[in-house]
Amino acid sequence: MLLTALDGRYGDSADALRVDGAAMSREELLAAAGAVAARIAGAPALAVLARPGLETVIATVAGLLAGVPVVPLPPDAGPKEREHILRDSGAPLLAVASQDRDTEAHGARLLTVDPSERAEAPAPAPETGTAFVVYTSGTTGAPKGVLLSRAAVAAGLDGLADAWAWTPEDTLVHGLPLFHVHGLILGVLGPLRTGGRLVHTGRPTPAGYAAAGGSLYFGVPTVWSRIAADEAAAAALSGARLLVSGSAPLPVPVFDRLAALTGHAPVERYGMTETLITVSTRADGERRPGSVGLPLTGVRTRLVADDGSLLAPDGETVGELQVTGPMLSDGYLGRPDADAESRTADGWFRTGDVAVIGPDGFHRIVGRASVDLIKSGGFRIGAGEVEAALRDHPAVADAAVVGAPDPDLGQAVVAFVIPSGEVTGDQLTAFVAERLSVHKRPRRVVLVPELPRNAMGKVLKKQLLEP
Ligand code: MLC
Ligand code: AMP
Repeated sequence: MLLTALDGRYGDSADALRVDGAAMSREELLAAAGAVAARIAGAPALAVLARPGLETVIATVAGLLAGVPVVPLPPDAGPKEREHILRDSGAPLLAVASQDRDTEAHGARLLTVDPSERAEAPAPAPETGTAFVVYTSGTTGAPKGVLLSRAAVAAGLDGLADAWAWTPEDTLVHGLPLFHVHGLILGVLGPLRTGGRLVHTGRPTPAGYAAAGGSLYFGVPTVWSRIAADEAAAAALSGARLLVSGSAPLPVPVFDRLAALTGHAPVERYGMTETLITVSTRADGERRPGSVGLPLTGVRTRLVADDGSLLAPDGETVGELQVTGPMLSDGYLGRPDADAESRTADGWFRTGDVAVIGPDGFHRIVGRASVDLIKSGGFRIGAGEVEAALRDHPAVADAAVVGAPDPDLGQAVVAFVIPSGEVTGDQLTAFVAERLSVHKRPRRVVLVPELPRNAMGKVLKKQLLEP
């Protein structure tokens, strides 16, 4: 059983789950999800408009109960991105909260989730098969659907429970978006498997985290950096057990300041949509600034040179990190080309991240192989997708998008645009936000007469990043 805590073995309480202020017990969740499960039985997939609300949790659990793969849809995805996800996943149903019952579903049938509905849960779904199709950006093209099996999700959560000593006594607090691995799979299914309580703060604000009184906190580095800049909020976390950072590199000064203000050196973990979390520092081990720690139980990692040869874990040699383990995804939906590119013949996943492994096994992520994958506020953004959206504008001749270093977001999306007519940066930003998720819009647009290119005509993005 994937969501072990739903059978009552760890007890229950009226506020076992609190999401953006609304609470429900696990028993109520099971009954509300049972009602939705009955309506989706046999569907090939269920898209869920993943607002931070109980409805998203209920719909997700319903998909898992019914054995119907869940496709989280970013609530702010513009029409182009939304249509792509619905079409590509083949989801005929889109679950929404009542506030969204008029939303555009691009041919899917809307299914309104009512948190007060109750029904008997269906017979348990088989433990094999796909749990989620999570859409994520590559360097070019539209986002790809990552197939995460029930077995991978179970193994991934158990690996984290082991590394972080996560138990039914814990109250997890976070306010991360519910359409990604971090917020949804770790942050919602985690407590439903380990048995702990969940407080989702709606948005990941320092004040929300400070007021929640949890034992275990999740955040992306932008969230931790904002908490580290708010002494009162940070001090309120001193009673917690464990602070966990992930989805992007945690800057060492933020690590140090958090440790000083809260009394807790944060745990940092590393993962991907395609692999779930594979490497982490441990609750009972050293938490080293700038390091993501050791492989989780069952995970193996290796460093590989450009020519495919294995590199030494000597603490100095830099190579591509490859991983394998029971939490790896089953590949990309309908994209054997992308599967072939991202997997080695012997079954390892090429992360595209550049890392160093020490003789003590500690991993340090030093960057990404491609400048075209941007991490901004913990969101993964493909430069190619934003460039394509910009090129759709009638007054754009060409565009190049980069991730510029940013103290708050890690990287900020910056677009260099060659205009072919009258247009302003603000108009182009708004144009992108109408098509793609809001966080993909450029923070800055620089209008330029030309772009630096090499002899082959390829844009020299490293040159664009020079101050
Ligand atoms: C944003 N805004 C803009 C803008 N971009 N306005 C103008 N131009 C732009 N380009 C607006 C926002 O809509 C918001 O408005 C306000 O400015 C503040 O925006 P912000 O600075 O982006 O802050 P915020 O919206 O609070 O976002 C920061 C954040 C967010 C940290 C909350 O980035 C976030 O939720 N990140 C989490 C990403 C995540 O979960 N990744 C996990 C991937 S899974 P308004 O009006 O709304 O206030 C994964 C696996 C793993 O990676 O390892 O975990
Ligand atoms: P996503 O698919 O959104 O989960 O993004 C995965 C990418 O996030 C990885 O390939 C890394 O580049 C980055 N990432 C996740 N966690 C960390 C971390 N702790 N340190 C550095 N990079 C990270």
